[in-house]
Amino acid sequence: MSDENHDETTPEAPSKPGRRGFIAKTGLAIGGGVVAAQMIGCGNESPATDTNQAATPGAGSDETPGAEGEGHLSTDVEPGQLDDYYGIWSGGQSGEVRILGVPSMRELKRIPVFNRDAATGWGATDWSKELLKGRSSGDTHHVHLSYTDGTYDGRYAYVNDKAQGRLARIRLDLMEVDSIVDIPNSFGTHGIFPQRHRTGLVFCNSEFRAPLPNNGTDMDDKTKYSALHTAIDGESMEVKWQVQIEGNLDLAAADYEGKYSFACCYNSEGGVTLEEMMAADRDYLYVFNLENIENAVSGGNTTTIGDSPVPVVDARGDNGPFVLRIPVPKSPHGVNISPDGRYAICSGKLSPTCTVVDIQKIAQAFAGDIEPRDCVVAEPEVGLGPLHTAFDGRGNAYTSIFIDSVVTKWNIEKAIQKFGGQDVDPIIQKLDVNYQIGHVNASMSETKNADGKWCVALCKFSKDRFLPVGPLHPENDQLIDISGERMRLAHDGATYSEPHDALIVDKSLIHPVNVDPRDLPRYTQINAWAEEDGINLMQDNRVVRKDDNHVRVYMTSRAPAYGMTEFRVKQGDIVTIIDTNQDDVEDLSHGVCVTNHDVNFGINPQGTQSMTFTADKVGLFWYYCPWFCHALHLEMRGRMIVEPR
Ligand code: CUK
Ligand code: CUA
Repeated sequence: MSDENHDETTPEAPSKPGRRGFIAKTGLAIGGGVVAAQMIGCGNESPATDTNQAATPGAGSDETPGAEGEGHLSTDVEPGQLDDYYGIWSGGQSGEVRILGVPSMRELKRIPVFNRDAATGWGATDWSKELLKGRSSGDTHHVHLSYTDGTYDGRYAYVNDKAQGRLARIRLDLMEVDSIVDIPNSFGTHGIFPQRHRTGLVFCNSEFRAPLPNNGTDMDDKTKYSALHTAIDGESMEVKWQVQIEGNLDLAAADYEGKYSFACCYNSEGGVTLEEMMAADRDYLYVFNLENIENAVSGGNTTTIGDSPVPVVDARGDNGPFVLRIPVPKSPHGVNISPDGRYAICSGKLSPTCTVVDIQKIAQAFAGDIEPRDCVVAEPEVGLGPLHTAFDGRGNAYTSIFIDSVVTKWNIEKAIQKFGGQDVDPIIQKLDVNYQIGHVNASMSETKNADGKWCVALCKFSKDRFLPVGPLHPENDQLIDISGERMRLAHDGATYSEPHDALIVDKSLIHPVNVDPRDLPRYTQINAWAEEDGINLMQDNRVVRKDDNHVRVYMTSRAPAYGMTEFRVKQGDIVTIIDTNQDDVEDLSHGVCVTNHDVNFGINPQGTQSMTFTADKVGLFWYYCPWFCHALHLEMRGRMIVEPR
């Protein structure tokens, strides 16, 4: 690798401010006062412990370039060669999901989810608009894939919308959204996680507490505020049940056996101001007992909230049978399960530790045989501001450390031995990352087949790492080679704001198709129209007037021409264009752009899409194909003639 990379990971002499020192100080300046560097990035309720901690000299800089046992994988993917992994990135406030190739870090695709996308027409085509219910923004933090037997089954990806309390599902063969569900009474849906033994429930945590039902009563009585842990069927996308609970729920996890789901809970004080949220020095890892919850649901031992019919188990104040509260240091954020299924590891943004919970002890704690805290088997010191943990499948953990801007590699068994009183050091290495890391994840880390090759550090600040592009900088998603004993920074990856989390998935587990299947949800409507109008979508080109104001325009596309090169409507008509791409050639997309009407959508090979608009201006308007499909692509066009009424 280049010397530049080595420079970046070389320990800095205390006398030299360097880039990292600059960042720590900047963080303090932005945070200001009581609220320190933690506030500038991940976690919106992070308070200060000791502002001096943020500038701890030499924190984490024990990296020795070229040390024995350093990883040696190459990020080079020659032209024409394919990557080994799919990278599946959330897109943060862009509302989308992105697909990258790993290790090249080439961006392969953007999947619009909660956002409006002009290229594909997502958010403008009839069906996507219906799915989004007219909304055009969202905030995707956590993307996870469906599982079977502890590893990815290649069927679905699930992604949260923190902004509007939704869960979306992406079909992985198509890499397009096929379902979006609104989660009742949930505000700030943040952590999500699917079950891992089979495609079962997807757990969703609501981060923001509110008086429930949120109908104007009890708004000033914060003792009435609560949050929800929601279970959605990953197959039918039905909301199955919710657990009502007092604390703010952050990240989510599921075990490998289908017994438990997990949520980090901060603000167990139930405060609504920063000071109130910081009063206690402990918070909790919540463990949900799925069998007990489902028994309560099937036995009708539930309530409902407001207009929602979803059964709700009220577990406020309960310590079993539904929820076990394991005390952990203040303000835990991330929780991750080790690939052997044995440990749940959570980290508190305000404590320099990770808490290791032995999942096998949880049953005893639910039975009351041991105290909840007795499930904790280790609490190694990993650095300032630990957030998330990834795994290499060789017994090591990699924790992202926000304030120190490092990834800490540590050994789980040694941490347990140390907690038991033995004189061992579980910390293996701290690697500088640039800068202020949020999530960390490793190849196949969230499956039983974690392979310990690549790790990605999603850094919130890139500062000076790329060509300047104005005040809004890219993020820096750094690729780290973890194949050796020592981590090695391998690549700086600029990304547009702001992926929160990413998965690195073995490419053999995902099986994309080349043409649109015809069994997608949007065909329910499209096929009904075609049947009503006697249309064969694959070959007919016809204008069907439905009434005085409604017109359906059925067209086909085959490179380099539309099946219909002229149609007439009347001013004020509501026009639905239904276009079918007859081509079945790999990579041959067409589209329809109606000039001066804000109409623009794409159609995959063998697919049909529809979009509806009002022809409100009299005149001649060309429509054309915006996707470069043929040498005569520019000639692929037609005339919409809007006649006066
Ligand atoms: S995250 Cu969503 S606020 Cu650590 Cu997964 Cu930062
Ligand atoms: Cu079809 Cu360009």
